[in-house]
Amino acid sequence: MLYERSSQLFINAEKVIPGGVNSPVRAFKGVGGTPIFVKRANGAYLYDEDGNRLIDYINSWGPMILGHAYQPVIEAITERAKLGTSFGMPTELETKIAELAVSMVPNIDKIRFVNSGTEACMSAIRLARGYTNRDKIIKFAGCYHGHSDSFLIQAGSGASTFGTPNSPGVTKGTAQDTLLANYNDIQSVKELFEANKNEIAAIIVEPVAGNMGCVPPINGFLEALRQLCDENQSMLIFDEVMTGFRLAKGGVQELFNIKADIVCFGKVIGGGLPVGAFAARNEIMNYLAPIGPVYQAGTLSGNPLAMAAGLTMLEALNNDKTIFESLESKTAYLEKGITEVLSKNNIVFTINRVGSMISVHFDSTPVIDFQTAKNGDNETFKKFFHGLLNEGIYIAPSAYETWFITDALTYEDLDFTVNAIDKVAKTL
Ligand code: HOZ
Repeated sequence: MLYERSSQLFINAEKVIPGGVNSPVRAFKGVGGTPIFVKRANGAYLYDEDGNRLIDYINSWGPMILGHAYQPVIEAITERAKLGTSFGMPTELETKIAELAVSMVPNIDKIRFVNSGTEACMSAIRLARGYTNRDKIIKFAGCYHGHSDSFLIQAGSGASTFGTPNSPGVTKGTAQDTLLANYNDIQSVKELFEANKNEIAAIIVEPVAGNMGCVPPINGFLEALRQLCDENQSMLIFDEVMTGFRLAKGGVQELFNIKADIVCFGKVIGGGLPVGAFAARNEIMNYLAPIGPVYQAGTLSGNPLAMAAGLTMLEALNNDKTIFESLESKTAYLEKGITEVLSKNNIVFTINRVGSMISVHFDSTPVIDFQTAKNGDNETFKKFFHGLLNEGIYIAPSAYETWFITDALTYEDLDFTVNAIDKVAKTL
């Protein structure tokens, strides 16, 4: 496939945008080459500026769970835009989406909408700190909770792709309040609680990690976090930016029947428009301004176009009784196909999957945390990525990212993908 126009557009972009992109993971630095510029997308397919069609396995990093240009969302945005695009005043739409989200997700009474997953997580820890009157938080190496200062410490996603999991610009003062544990290693969490008695406001965790590839929690890990939080009067924050409204209607809380104190959302909740949210029980959410002392605000928060898109998406997921089974079946089919062809071609690999989140790691040992995720053979990943691109298949341009499956994919698309992987595997 030719990418001449994309390459030229990237040269133009680099002159006026740092690295030519508005978010680092888009830049192909983890795999080499230059990014593909998208012209349009529909269903499971991207169409680029060179006229190539690509089967999309990222889906805007998660939001397009029902496919690109999903008609009900497009219609909702179009109709809503005619009424004005931003007021900085309340609209009925905000209450409608809040009511629906609260009805879908367990253990929450109220939800506050923001503009991104970053904002949601940043606000959630401020709320947890204010509520508990404690400063320290525990995060896990390889988890990524957006790019606010407290989280850019051993962060996954683009931060790992570029080898900068700790970013310059984060002050020592901020960094010292973020304590680091190992994913799936409850002993590392216990030690932090013991060394910081009555100082830990919260644990924040991706309950199914998706920013070091897909890394599921091992049996008992989330339950043990819950128990430690209860014993230490700390809060358990689930960052469900990736998993919320994707793995189940009620996210991981529903899937694994674990109760979080605060839940953060992004991606699917916005139906493809910039939306994040955080939610909790009344007594916690009432600690927020304007009724409580913890301040949080935003001119474009609850923006009517974003709320219209999000509401339409949540309604679609809520009304479709088989959507999560369908996503599970399609992704399991893909997993089986990939496993067969990589095994047949004697490739050393591990696949991790929960529902419609899946990742292929080029290493034989189980990938259970940041260290084991880093063991993967990146040179093989790069060849795999470019081989698939050449076959018209777009996966995340980094070994540290999850593939997000859309229900718009047909079984023919999945068969085509598996055949392409078989072909590419012979070149690895
Ligand atoms: N949060 C997304 C998955 N890691 C990536 C989005 C981005 O950083 O551009």
